[in-house]
Amino acid sequence: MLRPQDTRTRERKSLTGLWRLRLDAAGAGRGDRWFAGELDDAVDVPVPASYNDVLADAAVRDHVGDAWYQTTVRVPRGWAGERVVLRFDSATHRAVVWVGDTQVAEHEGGYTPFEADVTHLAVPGEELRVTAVVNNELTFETIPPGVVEDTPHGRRQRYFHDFFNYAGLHRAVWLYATPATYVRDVTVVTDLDGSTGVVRYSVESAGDAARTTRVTLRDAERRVVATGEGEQGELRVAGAHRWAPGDGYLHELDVELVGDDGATLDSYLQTVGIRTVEVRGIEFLINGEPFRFTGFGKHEDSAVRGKGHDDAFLVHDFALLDWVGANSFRTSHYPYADEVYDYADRHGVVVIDEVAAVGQNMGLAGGIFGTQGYTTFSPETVNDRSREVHAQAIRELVARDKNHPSVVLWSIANEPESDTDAARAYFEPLFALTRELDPTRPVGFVNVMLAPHGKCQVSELGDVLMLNRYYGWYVQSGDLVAAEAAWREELEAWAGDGKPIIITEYGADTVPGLHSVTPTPWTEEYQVEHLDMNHRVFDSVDAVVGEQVWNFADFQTSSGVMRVGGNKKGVFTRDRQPKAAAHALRRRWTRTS
Ligand code: GCB
Repeated sequence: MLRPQDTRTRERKSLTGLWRLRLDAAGAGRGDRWFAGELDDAVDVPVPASYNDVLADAAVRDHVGDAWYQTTVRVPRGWAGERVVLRFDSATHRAVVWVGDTQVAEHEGGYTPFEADVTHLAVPGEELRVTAVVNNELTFETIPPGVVEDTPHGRRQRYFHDFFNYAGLHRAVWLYATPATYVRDVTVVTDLDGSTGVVRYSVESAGDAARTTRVTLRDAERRVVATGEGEQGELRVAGAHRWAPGDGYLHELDVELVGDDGATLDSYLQTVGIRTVEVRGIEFLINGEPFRFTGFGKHEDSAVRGKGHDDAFLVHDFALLDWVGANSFRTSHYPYADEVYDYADRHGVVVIDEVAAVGQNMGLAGGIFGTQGYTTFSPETVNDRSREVHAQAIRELVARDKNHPSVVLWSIANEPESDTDAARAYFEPLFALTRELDPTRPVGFVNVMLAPHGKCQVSELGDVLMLNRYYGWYVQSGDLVAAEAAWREELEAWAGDGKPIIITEYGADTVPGLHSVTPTPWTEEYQVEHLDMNHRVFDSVDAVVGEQVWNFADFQTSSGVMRVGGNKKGVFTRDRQPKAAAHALRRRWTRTS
């Protein structure tokens, strides 16, 4: 499924703006056919945004169940004879969509796009009524998992991950037109042969018209550097300017379908960053050179918008990554908006791309130790059906992000239970699937402290080791001397596995403005000392090729006695002001020697 574009043959119309919203806690709307007319008792809400925080109402914030969205869009006059498609960049966590009274789409999973061919319903110049029922319930058979509990006070959503269950239309919605014969998918894989860049492409097209596929590769200065014909092929670029960390140099592949009369039937533009990724021994190589990750686990999270994509925060967050000297981030704990990867591509920022499998661990309660009262893997909890949903989420992630040069590593889960036979049996096929879908990128998962070296049964399936560790925070709290010794001992054991290690989380909750001269958790000084302690450990272990602090910024969580206005492990506050740790990291990550 390709992104909507404006090209010589394609046009798109954004449906962002104010939509009508009606919550349906009782679940009456589907039976009562709310899609069949204008929504009654609806209020205005912005798209993209989570609905939870935009209205000052606890019932909206804590809503469990269906939320009905509606808007109208006028089909552009000029689209007669075109193929018309309605696309949602995401709907969290699932949706059913109607155009007029006709159901056109249904999708499971809150962080990947879906679309419907609505040509038969779209009359150029006329309006379409678009209704989407977006449901936010999490069960053991969803990614991420959760449990809806019936209580005397109503239904309550419980979940096992440490970020707020924001819901709604978080990303753009599009109506777009392509010709009836069109490019359906493009895959590019790049390689290097000495200083020659190699671009292998493959194009899928659909439609009735006779056609040949033609591709033209241009460099960033718009010079043609290679051309090809046929649905698959290899292009070679002598002396190619590579994509590299810090140098987001992009080529552009113009994919054209050409009719028998020589006219262009369809044209799609695919950006291409020529680079290689490889794991060799304990090294993580980009373009054959050892790469060391610096940066953060992030969240799509900001005040009022919740998880709604926002271009101002997009640009600002990348500006802060640059300021602090970060060269990478992980899309913890779900695939982010397409715009984020485009921006990372263009700015040479490296991405670890994670599927929304977080919370599959009943030994953890919202990121911290504590038992949830369930067995993680069982027929009643995370089961075969969950794994199929998980597999589908991986398929959609790879299909969406396969062409981004910034994406160098797939993360197929965050902190699942991984020290049991059941975990091993669950994950083995998912690793195999990811490698089959994309043999060009390494695959890993993020290991939790509950499954340390020697106990974890899943780590050996990965190409890299990704470790989240909270020595000096959740264990040895406040005792950085003991924390350092314990952490070094564990890390040295992992180093013996001979794989590159990326520390994907380490950090301490910190209240901005709280200070102390002695090591006191929650103070700005403690966050700095805690990071320093970690860095001493990392710098003494050769296999460590990356450090990503938890978290880039403070973020919202569910309510609980361990969270004060959310998770405060941000190096920046939720409104992106630096804590002392941001300055300390900047000194470490921007020093030149
Ligand atoms: C973790 C989780 C992350 C939490 C974090 C914490 O291990 O991966 O989602 O937010 O710990 O702060 O507890």
